[in-house]
Amino acid sequence: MTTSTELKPQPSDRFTFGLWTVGNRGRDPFGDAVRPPLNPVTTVQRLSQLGAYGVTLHDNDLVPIDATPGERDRIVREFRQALADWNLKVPMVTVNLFYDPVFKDGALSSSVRSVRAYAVEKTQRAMDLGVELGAEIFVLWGGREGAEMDAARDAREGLRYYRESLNTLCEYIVRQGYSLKIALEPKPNEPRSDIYLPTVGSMLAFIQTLDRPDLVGVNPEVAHAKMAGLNPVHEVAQAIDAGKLFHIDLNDQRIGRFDQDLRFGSDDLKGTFYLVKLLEDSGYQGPLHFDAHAYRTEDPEGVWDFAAGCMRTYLIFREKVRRFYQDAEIQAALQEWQALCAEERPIRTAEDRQYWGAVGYRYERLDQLVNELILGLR
Ligand code: GCO
Ligand code: MN
Ligand code: MN
Repeated sequence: MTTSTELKPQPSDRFTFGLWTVGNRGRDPFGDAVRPPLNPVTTVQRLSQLGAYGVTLHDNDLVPIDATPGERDRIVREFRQALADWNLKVPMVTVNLFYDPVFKDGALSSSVRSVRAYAVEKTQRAMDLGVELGAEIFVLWGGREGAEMDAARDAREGLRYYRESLNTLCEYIVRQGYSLKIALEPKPNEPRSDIYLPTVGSMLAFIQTLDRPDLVGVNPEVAHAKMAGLNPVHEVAQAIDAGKLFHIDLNDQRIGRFDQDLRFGSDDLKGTFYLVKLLEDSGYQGPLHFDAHAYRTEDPEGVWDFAAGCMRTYLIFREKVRRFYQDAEIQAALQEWQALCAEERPIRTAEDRQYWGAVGYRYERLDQLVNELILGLR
């Protein structure tokens, strides 16, 4: 049995939550808020008490879009005090380029010069805020960078503007001497019918066309990969392979649904196990960021059940990964498979080909063993 202290989150586990995640009020397209607003200072306190490492935010999760400079400074000062009091970090900051009606046809990729310029400038202010809070990662999720129809803006034009805006932002980072890296977050749709650069693969190809590809990586999200009908584990693996996993959004999602942002591991236990295994095997050292929210059924206390659940599930699976490597039967099955892979039997004759065609990989046995491990029977 795993002792409960091993499953108690510690700051060294690097768990982080967005202000907008635990602060989600349960609004959906068909229904109003069910929970009162959550104060950022209270969020810092509660997350710290639960053992989280940090908190993340969009500019406007903390500072209202119309705040005066004086209000902004007061809010940031109080927030920084809370961070210091509760020893919580802000490893990542992002910008809200989707909520205000001004962004209805895009922000960094908008065809409207004034909107594009405003989006770049708003992002720069959010970068300033991030640096002030100690962030080293800047996430960009282009929820409005897309279209419902293609008769006006050609998608190539959208990509060109997106690229120009990102080049300007990288230049800003360099000019300011910021040690900030950008992590682009792909999503196939919602709120737009189609969002440009819908997958990790498309983002990686696009990054190579930027002036400073070294400053830009990806922030894959489990739910977004599933919305695209993809395997999130393979999406994240490709990001790691490219040296571009700068950040990650952990949550869950049922395939084929609207963006659900469910509690980590709440839908797909097996997929979650393999994701944790991949992150642990790869030695990923970045924040483990939960971008999810509590069910709409929850009251304010239920939100903390949700947050604790995300972290506990990660720790349970981390322990399961350890057992995967200690389990004699699983390891023996793996060794047999490795021996098969290494077998010296070049394919020169029809007989050799038949041999390799007839050989059994024994994946049924191995998969069942892993299922039993996940189910708690090993
Ligand atoms: C979504 C997105 C957002 C972004 C966040 C960061 O649910 O579609 O994941 O939550 O991650 O806005 O910009
Ligand atoms: Mn996200
Ligand atoms: Mn999402």
